[in-house]
Amino acid sequence: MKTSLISTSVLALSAALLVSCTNNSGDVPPAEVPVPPMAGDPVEAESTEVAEARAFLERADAELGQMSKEISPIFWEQATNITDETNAAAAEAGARATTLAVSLANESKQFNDVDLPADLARKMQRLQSGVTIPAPSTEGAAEELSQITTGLEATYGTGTFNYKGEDLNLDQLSTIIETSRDPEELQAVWEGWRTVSPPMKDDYARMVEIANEGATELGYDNLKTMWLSKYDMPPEEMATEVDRLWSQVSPLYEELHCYVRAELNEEYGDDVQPATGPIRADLLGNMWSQQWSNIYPLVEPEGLPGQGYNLTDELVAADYDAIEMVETAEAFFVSLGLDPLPQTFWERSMIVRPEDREVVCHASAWDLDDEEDVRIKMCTEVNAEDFYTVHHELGHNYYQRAYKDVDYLYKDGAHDGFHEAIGDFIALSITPSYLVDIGLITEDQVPGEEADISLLMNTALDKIAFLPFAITVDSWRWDVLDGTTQPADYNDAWWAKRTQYQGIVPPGPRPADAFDPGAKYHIPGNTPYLRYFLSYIMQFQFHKAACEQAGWDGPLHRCSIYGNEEVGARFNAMMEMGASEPWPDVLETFTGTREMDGSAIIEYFDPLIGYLEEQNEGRSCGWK
Ligand code: X8Z
Ligand code: ZN
Repeated sequence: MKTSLISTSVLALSAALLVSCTNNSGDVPPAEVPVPPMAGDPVEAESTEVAEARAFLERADAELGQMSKEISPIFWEQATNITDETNAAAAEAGARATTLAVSLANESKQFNDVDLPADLARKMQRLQSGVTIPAPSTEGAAEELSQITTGLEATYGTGTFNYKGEDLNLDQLSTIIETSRDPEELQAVWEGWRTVSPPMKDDYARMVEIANEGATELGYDNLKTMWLSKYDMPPEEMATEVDRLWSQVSPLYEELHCYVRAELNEEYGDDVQPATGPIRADLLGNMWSQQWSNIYPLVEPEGLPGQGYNLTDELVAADYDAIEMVETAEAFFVSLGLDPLPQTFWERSMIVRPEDREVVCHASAWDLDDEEDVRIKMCTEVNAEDFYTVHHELGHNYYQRAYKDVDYLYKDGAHDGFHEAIGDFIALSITPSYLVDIGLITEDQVPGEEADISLLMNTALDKIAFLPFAITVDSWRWDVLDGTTQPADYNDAWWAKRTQYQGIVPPGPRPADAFDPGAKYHIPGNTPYLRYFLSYIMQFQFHKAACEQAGWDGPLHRCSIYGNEEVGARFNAMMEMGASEPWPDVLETFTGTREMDGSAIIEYFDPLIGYLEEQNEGRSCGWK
């Protein structure tokens, strides 16, 4: 079982925990009623109900923490060695964890009408909304659910497609999508990967049914509402927040879409990519059209100085291997004054794809003991994309370590978007001058100011193109979870959202049994996706705040906080809070603002916006 409170796996554990319910492991010590705080002033005695709530939460915290430690190694084993046995063990552990988490969540309802101090009320709320895929307490439900979720993940992780006589895995198929410029080949491979997911569809629909029963039992209308209840505000307000943030950034996306479509039309001609309407999904250099920087060479601004270097080429030329990429990312965190990773990280992480077994390659960061045993699991390749991804994953690990001293129920990001934003925020400091500092490029390779548009174009292809993709994934899933979209319409609804938000279409008609959402990890992996949208907004807020703290007064995209221990200390202070306070309070400690806000990302890309508008003059943009 994998999903959880936070990001993938490790967090998943917590999620699982929070998720389920009964069977406390025998070695959990009985909770004691804590002594109220002592101070000079007389302290008002706590009511019996409050004392009971406190005692219950102490027990819940201890049991969930204990369960997390028990099951983490079982999930790790399954994700790094997929076999029938490890799947069975993971399914069994997942059911146990879900059962415990759901049982505690149900038990906590007895305190719903008690007037609790803020800290206890917060923990109750986290307990009740913490399970990502909840099972109802009906006999056998947790087991059935866990079998399904484990099976979905394994089907995705082991998926292959036979292309030109060879069985290719997702990494190999992705490489073709990233590098080929042959539309027939792109279409074949794009469609090929999507043959892994039709077998998932019935299980997925059954999972939705059971998990919705679980959510209803916990007092939510459905699982969508439950997912949206984790943001310290009513779920409908959070949905409005998402719309507000999207409306701040969607005009920039529309300009980028218009420009890229014109360049692709020039490259491929009207028959492959018409000059108007949506873009063909397989032409964008990514299996899911979610980040587009692989087609930078096709859309590079003409007549302007280019970036001057290609990060992938530089990594290869400098003879980097996967380990050195991770060491380089670690060194960034250390330059901010944070501790190096423990030796066990290096001994226990899975950093490259093992050749002798099947693994879940989708990158994730784990925390197996809620203290020091942090690890990453990646099939790292030496290229720019994975250079950024190792920073992303270490961001999770550094966050986990920073909040290791808070109670178990608070061992989490301030919200899930924070967890996703930490490493990406650090990676925004991978500027040309930082690359000089670490010896990857030379001073004379640093592009001058005239190259800003090219640099920003490359970044926008990842950061701006991603925004509507992130909206699409959970907008589709929310409709599935609240019953708006029924199984018969899963695929059509997916493409309706993809076209509505991203302005893309499949390269050809989709087969009747297609289940294209299942070909994206986070659907079979049950990782909520709104977190990434929030992260892509907030990482620019973090970056802007950090650069201001550092006294930077140049353009945001040239700012690097590498080596700045003062910023590091403030940043670590935010991370140490974990989820112990409402996220606006946590955000305020680092950025001075209590709101998520798209204006920092707009400011970052400001010079590019003017360029795109100029280039798009006379074009009819949009795709409706
Ligand atoms: O899944 C991830 C991380 C692990 S939390 C590698 N990301 C999303 C994705 O790959 O779809 C990071 C960016 C978006
Ligand atoms: Zn992540």
